[in-house]
Amino acid sequence: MSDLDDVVGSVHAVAAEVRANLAAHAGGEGGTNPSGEAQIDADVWADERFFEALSALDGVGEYVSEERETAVDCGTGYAVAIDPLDGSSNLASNNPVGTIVGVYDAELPAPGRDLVAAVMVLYGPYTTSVVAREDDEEVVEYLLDGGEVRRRSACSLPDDPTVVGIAGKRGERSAACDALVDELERELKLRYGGAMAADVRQVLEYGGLFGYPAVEGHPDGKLRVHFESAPLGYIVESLGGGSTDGERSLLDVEPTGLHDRTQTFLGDAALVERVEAALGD
Ligand code: P6P
Repeated sequence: MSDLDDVVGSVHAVAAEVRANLAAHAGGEGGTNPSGEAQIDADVWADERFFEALSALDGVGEYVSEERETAVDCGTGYAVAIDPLDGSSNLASNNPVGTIVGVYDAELPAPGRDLVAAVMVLYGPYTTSVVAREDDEEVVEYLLDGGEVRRRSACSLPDDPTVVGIAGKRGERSAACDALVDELERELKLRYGGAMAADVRQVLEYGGLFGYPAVEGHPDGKLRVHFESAPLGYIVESLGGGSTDGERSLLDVEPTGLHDRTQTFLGDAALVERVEAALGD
């Protein structure tokens, strides 16, 4: 087993435990995360479980979490950046949530070009995990069923886009972004559910575009580079799709802080080009 195998296997093992305990931890309050967002009990509990498992691996040298202010030194090896429970506010309404993991061969902060793997777990009607790795030409989806992990299929992006989900309210995005959203929502079906992992999985299945643009209150958008935008950009670009912050690939965004945010769009390459044409300076 390689270090990457150990990390992916550990994420899958904890994800099975998270799935089994989501209802038990859906209520209750946590504190406030480093991004200033209210935590629920499940955020803190999931982060603890992933930390215990991943920090114990010989191949993990740094644990960085959306739920923790600072990095935790675990010795030598990969830096693991994690959003333990992506979209956790969806739990109250019993809607899908996810876990997003970026595995970096660099100390953080670091750009997505330093990623060697990314994992997107989706706790939906059933639990799946999409894994992109530098040592595997295929992006593979697994079915996590209780303690079992079964390969479901190699992923691919559809040729023709079908869905679009762009966050924010009309009038709180830039005029250029609002105009682009109006255009795309006339061409594509709206799919936006409040958990990035679930919305990106829609794009992987049906083709299209997901985005969280700069909005009033979030001039750099809401999504975090290390835990959300870069790892999912890595997965989508590994499938031949595109990603952008409006001007460049999400993998080229150079964060200076662990919790840096970035405007985020990812999905069909031609649609990403339209985003850059519409929003680029
Ligand atoms: P909003 C979840 O909190 C998250 O970070 C992403 O998973 C999701 O895409 C986005 O924020 C939802 O944000 O402002 O639409 O609730």
